[in-house]
Amino acid sequence: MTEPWYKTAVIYAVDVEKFADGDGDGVGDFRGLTQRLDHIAELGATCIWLLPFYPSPRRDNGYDVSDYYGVDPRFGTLNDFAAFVHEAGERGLRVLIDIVLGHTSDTHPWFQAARRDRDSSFRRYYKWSDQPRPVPPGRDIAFPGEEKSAWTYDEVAGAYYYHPFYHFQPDLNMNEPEVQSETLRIIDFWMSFGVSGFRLDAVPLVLGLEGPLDEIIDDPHGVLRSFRAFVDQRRSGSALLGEVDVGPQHLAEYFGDGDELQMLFDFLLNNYMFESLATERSEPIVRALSHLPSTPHGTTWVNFLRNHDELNLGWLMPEDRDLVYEQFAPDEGMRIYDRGIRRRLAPMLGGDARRIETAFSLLFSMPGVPMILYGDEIGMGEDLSRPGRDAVRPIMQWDNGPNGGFSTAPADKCVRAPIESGPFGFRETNVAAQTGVEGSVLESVRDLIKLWRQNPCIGQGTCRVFETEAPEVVAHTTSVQSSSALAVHNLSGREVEAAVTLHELGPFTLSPLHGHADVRPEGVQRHVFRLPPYGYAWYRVVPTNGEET
Ligand code: TEU
Repeated sequence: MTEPWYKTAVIYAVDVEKFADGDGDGVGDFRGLTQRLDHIAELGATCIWLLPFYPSPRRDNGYDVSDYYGVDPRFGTLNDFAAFVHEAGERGLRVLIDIVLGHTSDTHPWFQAARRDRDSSFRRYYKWSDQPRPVPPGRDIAFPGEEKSAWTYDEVAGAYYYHPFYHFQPDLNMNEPEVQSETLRIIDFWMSFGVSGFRLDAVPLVLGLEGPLDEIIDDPHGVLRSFRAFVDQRRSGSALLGEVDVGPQHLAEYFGDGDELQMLFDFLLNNYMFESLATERSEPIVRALSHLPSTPHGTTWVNFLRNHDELNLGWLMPEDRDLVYEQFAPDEGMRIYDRGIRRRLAPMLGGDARRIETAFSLLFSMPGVPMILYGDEIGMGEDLSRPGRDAVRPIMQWDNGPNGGFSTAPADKCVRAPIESGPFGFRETNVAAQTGVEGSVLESVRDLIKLWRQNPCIGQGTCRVFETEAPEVVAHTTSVQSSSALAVHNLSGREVEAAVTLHELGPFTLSPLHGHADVRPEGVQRHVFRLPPYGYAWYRVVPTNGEET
């Protein structure tokens, strides 16, 4: 049986505002993005995840929506959006759009109506209280240091409203049937443009299962199932990707029996991958893999190195987080919210192309499908002069021309000042400079995507982790039916020998697929790999009894 498309997807995350400006006003837009689609297609991605592009005051990068049925006029029109989806489809690229169901902007007409009139039906769309309610233990507000409370008094309403995120994002009451119907209307509207699915923002908070208000909606997973049933019935094969950052014991609940979300971001593995990269030890990754629940039929993890938010290390023990801080965020100003790092991948890895390549290879080897944040495919940096999480959201660097090719507008009109200086500035780090250059981050990522797409057993099926007798080395296989791929990664900057015994696999030989290692068989199942610093290698496991293992 063929797998659904999203189980073999390579997802590329785009912030329209920062990607490419097609009309020269200094703001990225759908025309610009459409003109740059070849870059995404040639990279080998198969699916674009669009960060919110709706009309919005953009006080939270668009996660404060003021109209769910439109396009921010600075990014273009609904026609431009439709043309983009069409052109993406022409290149075999699907489109997932971000949908923010947990809250609106405080400028949204629903909230404006709700605050003005206690008897308005919109009043019930939000969560009100006469007094701020205490935050239950262990359930923090999202942005400590930027917000003090999850309750803000509204003079006009004469009441406090609940907001787990910023005070300008009043929380929607998903317990209200009318809010659920609004959600389906919004989903229906965007599906008519031919999008292949949705990235659902902050799902556990939408359902009340997490967050600073201990009020679970009625039958939360029934509500998720009803959303899923709706998209399935609207167009079968559509996908829901959830931002679900919960403990391993609760993760599987969001897949349901394969009838809730088909894809979940794997935040847990993300934390431990960074602990492994920082400490150059395989053990954290191995531990994370052992904690992950199995995924029901028709569902998958979405793995990532960086996303558009802070690198949230909330799942690590404080002392382990400190180890990551020491390596990747030595200055206090690189840290945020007492739990994370506001940096991009490449600078954290010292701009070392080999190490960045190995990090991507590791990502691609994990069970699930990969997601790449725009700009990481060329090793872009962060701009620490920007406030908060904005540091990790610079404009895309296309070439060494004005504004890095992002826009023809004068630099001071650009939505963000380009990163000018240093190795991550646009003159050094850009798409044009890396295209066709062997060993560049761009060409390495492209090769890895090709490897991943050509070998369906990579990242799929059963994952087995093997002892390596070298704490720096991760060795694991993924297998689909009779076909297996072995990946061996050296996380350290030293040359390392690792002995791996592939028990459980029967007699086999290893056929090299990608990467570099000297391999020496020792007996039937034991192989010794000599890996260069930050080196990795991929093999197809070929059974010697004539059948694939
Ligand atoms: O994030 C929601 C969210 O839960 C994260 O910010 C979370 O606090 C963090 O990842 C820890 O897991 C989404 C968006 O990704 C973010 O940009 C928005 O600011 C936020 O929603 C509010 O809409």
